[in-house]
Amino acid sequence: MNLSVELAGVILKHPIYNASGPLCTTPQDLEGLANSQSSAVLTKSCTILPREGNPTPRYADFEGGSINSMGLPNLGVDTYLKILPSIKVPGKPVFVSSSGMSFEDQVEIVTRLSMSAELQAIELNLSCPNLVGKPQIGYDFDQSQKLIHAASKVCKHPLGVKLPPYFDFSHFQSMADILNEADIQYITCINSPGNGLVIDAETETTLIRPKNGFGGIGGPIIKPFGLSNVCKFRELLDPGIQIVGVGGIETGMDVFEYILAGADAVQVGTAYMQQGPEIFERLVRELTQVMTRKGYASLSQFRGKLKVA
Ligand code: RRO
Repeated sequence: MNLSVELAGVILKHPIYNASGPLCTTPQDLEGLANSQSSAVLTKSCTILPREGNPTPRYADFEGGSINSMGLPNLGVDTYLKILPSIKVPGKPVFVSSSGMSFEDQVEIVTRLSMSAELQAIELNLSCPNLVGKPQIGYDFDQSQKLIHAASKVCKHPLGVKLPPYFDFSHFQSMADILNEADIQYITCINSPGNGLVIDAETETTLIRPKNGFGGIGGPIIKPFGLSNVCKFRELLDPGIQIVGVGGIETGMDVFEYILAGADAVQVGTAYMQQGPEIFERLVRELTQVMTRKGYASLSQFRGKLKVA
């Protein structure tokens, strides 16, 4: 069974690694990933300066998923650059997510990351839903175009773009037109659909505190939108732009579905948060079992081959 995949010119042993967000902020988190069966290590989105993030409670599980309003807590780009050598494992690429607080910050972070040879790709986050007073850039097509262009000009590593979910075909087309003109290697979709609200009816209280309880939604409840975004972008993007799928993956069968919809690789967020680094071994085993049962020997035999009923 061959599960290997080339993503942005980098070889992954298999297509499953962590999403930026849960358990990838501290050196301990990143070591946990380095020592796990995750096929890559992706950091929490970093800003120029360290950030505490939003007040707690800012993450909660609920039936069907999770809600978060972390507010970009991270150690700052320079600390990540220092940590990177210590989380290096042979055969396991390290990716860094960047999420500056302004246009200029984003370009500066990509510039600093580009000076390091300790990372293999940069994931430019256009879609944090939880910053008070800051709209998601991914929903502003003009700003997205300008930022992707500016970041790609200074970027010396393969560049990926983390997108928010889109729900209208005209929006998919607008973003795809921008991406097809850009110098990027892959997209990652989807970030948490923003500004959901989950309520504890017993206590008549929101589950989280920031933004009056509004937050990004993760977990199985968002999988249909992760799949639709992967599938639609695969249809609209030039074949040279790869797609990393994320949203609600809990089993090897979920991974199979994302690849069938057109994903080159996948990330795991909420389920990794809930189950820890052991989850990657189970997901690889389950994907292998699904492929064996269906008679597939490699991912390319079914990638993007979704049939319409
Ligand atoms: O830190 C967060 O609140 C956060 C980020 Br940067 C993101 O991109 N997506 C998300 O659900 N939470």
